[in-house]
Amino acid sequence: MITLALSKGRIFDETLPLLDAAGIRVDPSVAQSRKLILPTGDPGLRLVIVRATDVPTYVEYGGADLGVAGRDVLLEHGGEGLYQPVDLGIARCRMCVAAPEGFDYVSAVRRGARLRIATKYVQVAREHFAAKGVHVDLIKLYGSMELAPLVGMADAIVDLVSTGGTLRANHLAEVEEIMPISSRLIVNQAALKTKAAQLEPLLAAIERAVGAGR
Ligand code: PRT
Ligand code: MG
Repeated sequence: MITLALSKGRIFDETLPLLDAAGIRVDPSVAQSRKLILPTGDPGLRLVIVRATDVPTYVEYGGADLGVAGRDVLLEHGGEGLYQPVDLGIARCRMCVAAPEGFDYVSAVRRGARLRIATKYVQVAREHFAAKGVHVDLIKLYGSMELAPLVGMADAIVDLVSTGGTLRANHLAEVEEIMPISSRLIVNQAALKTKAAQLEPLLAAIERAVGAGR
């Protein structure tokens, strides 16, 4: 049995068509169920539903043989013990620095100001500002980063942006793009050897489905 870890929401919704193109049917109504282990049309493949940030942990420790995780999640997790064969090109967005409309980020950076940055992505933020030589105090949050500058807790945030609607609704503006983000297939390195006979054809079928969609 092969176990694939997915998170509910956009990753589940965008992975289903890829599985379908790879010949694996998943009844989309299972998304509404509260079950955490879901069957697929392939009796040798089941899905487990976990939090997006937990997908690399399940795959690293063998709770799942493979999974789908955002580049953002993988960068924070570290990626030890994970083979990352294919960028699925799904759940696309970008990692950005955003600040209140009217905040002159460029000149604050030029002046060498010390900035307070609120984010869920402390690893990515630390590396980004260190590479630019910007001094920052990082404030770790687990959600609703947009609020931090509005209540005077931070000068700027590092967050994911897709439509930009959330920033606009909170009078924030993107001031710098850090990197494009999409989701990748991740595979447990030990399973790659012990379950090669089942995993290799599945990986090949998913890679073909991704290639066909490009
Ligand atoms: O939401 P929850 O707390 O349950 O978990 P999660 O946020 O970890 O999961 P989920 O499903 O929201 O995100 C899973 C993955 O989708 C992330 O790891 C990203 O790789 C990817 N992704 C793609 C996004 C977005 N687009 C996105 N827009 N993840 C989050 N957002 C959020 C963003 O943080 C911001 O709050 O949406 C808001 C901005 O959206 P716009 O469209 O208003 O710009
Ligand atoms: Mg979310």
